[in-house]
Amino acid sequence: MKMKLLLCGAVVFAYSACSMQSTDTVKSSDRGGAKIIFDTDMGPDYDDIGAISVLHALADSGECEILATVASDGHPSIAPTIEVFNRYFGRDSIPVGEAVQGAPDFTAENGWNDTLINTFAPDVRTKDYPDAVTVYRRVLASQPDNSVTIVTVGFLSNISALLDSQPDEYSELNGVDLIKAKVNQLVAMAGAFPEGREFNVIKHASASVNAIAKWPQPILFSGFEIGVQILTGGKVAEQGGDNPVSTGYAYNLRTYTKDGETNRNSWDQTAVLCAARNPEDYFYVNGPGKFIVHEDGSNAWDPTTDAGHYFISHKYPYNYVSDTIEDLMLKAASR
Ligand SMILES: [Ca+2]
Repeated sequence: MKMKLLLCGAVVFAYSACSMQSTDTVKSSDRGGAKIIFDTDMGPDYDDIGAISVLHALADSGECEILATVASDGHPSIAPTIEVFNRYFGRDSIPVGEAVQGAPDFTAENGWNDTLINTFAPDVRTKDYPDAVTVYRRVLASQPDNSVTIVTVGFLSNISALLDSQPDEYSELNGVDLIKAKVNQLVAMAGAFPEGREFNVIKHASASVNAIAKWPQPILFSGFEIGVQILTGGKVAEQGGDNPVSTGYAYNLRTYTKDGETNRNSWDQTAVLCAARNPEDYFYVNGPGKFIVHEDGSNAWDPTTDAGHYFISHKYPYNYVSDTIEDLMLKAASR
């Protein structure tokens, strides 16, 4: 069952990095370790396993700091699955948030979330988690100005609710002003370029429309057409071991699809990679332009309007990026 939807058309423009304007907030090479809030649906598809593993591997090498991890899917297994990974990587203290009310609420039919929870940390299932907006507001308020990168690899449900949030005990700023003060960019696995229909955007289309309309800082998009070409996970599954990374990939490669996959597409890992490292080391960065979301969740790209939006397109043979991501996943599975 392919959970991500197809892109229509092809990427037709790819400007060189030196032709761009105002991209300081998109480039991460001089940030010396991005401070990241990771917002994931952690299912139904399992590239989120790869993404949270890459995130922790990059934290291990000092390339990022993980400030918080929140669920954008309301299914009761999602926040606990996130905690399974934080605990495996020795970062139990990272805040975990559950999805806001109204977020999509479903996960994979093969039950991989429950399999990992039952195997590695059954006690997390009964924990109470604060909602994602509370986590966002508390964490953002405590950070230096213009210092936080948010990475979404699922629905924009929490981002939409955060933007609409009001002053509270953590900050006297409303959501838009809090983001404007504390966040330097959003990196989103979302959309298809130059147009199409993509799972993360259409599954909570109203949230996507609201989030994109109100977001006050730059956004870097990794679209469907990027991760679909980057295949990883086979080596991680083969490596084995008593860890949720290898176990998750081995279980899903056996049971998620019926067509005998030996690797999985790597949509979500690309967003993490581009948040922690310079995206131009792996991709062309196109823009600025404007990401247009229609009410039905379909999207298009307008290169004639500067809304502070950028998207990546392929620069290297696909294996170059696959090898980079798989190496990080293997490191994560070897701790
Ligand atoms: Ca995802």
